[in-house]
Amino acid sequence: MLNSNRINRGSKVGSAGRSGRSLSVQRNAMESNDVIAKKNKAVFGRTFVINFLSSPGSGKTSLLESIVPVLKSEGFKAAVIEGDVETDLDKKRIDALGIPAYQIITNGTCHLDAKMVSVSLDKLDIKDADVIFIENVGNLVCPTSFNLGEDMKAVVLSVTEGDDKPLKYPAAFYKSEAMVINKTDLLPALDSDIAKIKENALSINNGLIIFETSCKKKADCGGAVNKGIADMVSFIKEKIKLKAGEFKK
Ligand SMILES: Nc1nc2c(ncn2[C@@H]2O[C@H](COP(=O)(O)OP(=O)(O)OP(=O)(O)O)[C@@H](O)[C@H]2O)c(=O)[nH]1
Ligand SMILES: [Mg+2]
Repeated sequence: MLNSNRINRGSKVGSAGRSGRSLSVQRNAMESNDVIAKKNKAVFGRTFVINFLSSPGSGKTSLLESIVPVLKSEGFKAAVIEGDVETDLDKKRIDALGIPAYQIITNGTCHLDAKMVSVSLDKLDIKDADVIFIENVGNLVCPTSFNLGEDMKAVVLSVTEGDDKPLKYPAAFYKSEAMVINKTDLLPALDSDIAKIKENALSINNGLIIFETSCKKKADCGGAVNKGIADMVSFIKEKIKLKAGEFKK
């Protein structure tokens, strides 16, 4: 079983082989990231902000395509910050939902940082937003180290990735408040065990709130179309309410 002492829970800097100078440069970079993250948080104000982490292709954009129309139909205003190494393909998918979106292209960097988000906030219309979704770069490692000023992180794991992933990439699960197990419509075709995914994830973070979803839209998957989306929408609405309430205090 995993030795939880090995999870880097505090400062994300450090590797035994690095020189002292390299370590201190990295520590300074993380500290200035945290300063900018704090400013981002102030800019977010009453708006609830959720940062989605996952490996590439687990379904982050698909989840947004499922969640946002429901929120919109209930009068909630959403905006999206997209992070990708290349292309604005995901932004185009969000544009089709008719909400403000900004694409950060990192040019090779494997994660978003607070500065990138701060630049996007100058360009994105978030004035009336109840919720901002940040879709981080598809990577289960690097994005865990960078605070962006968000209210919470949520890790998305698709069932095709295997039930051992929480153990192999613990930081993403340790630092997230919620886990979304996506592509559940594919379970009948896989050896992946959803109970094992949950057990492994909870062994890393026993407070994780877990959602089981399918974003599959075609009605050929035994009634699993858009499964779990209503639960996620309720959760987000509750978070929007809490954040707005906290902000008034
Ligand atoms: N069967 C099935 N396919 C899904 C589901 N969710 C997403 N997909 C498919 O998985 C592929 C990747 O989905 P995306 O939403 O682009 O994944 P992503 O996490 O945003 O990917 P990156 O932004 O590249 O990291 C697409 O072909 C989706 O149609 C699901 O619940 N079930
Ligand atoms: Mg995407």
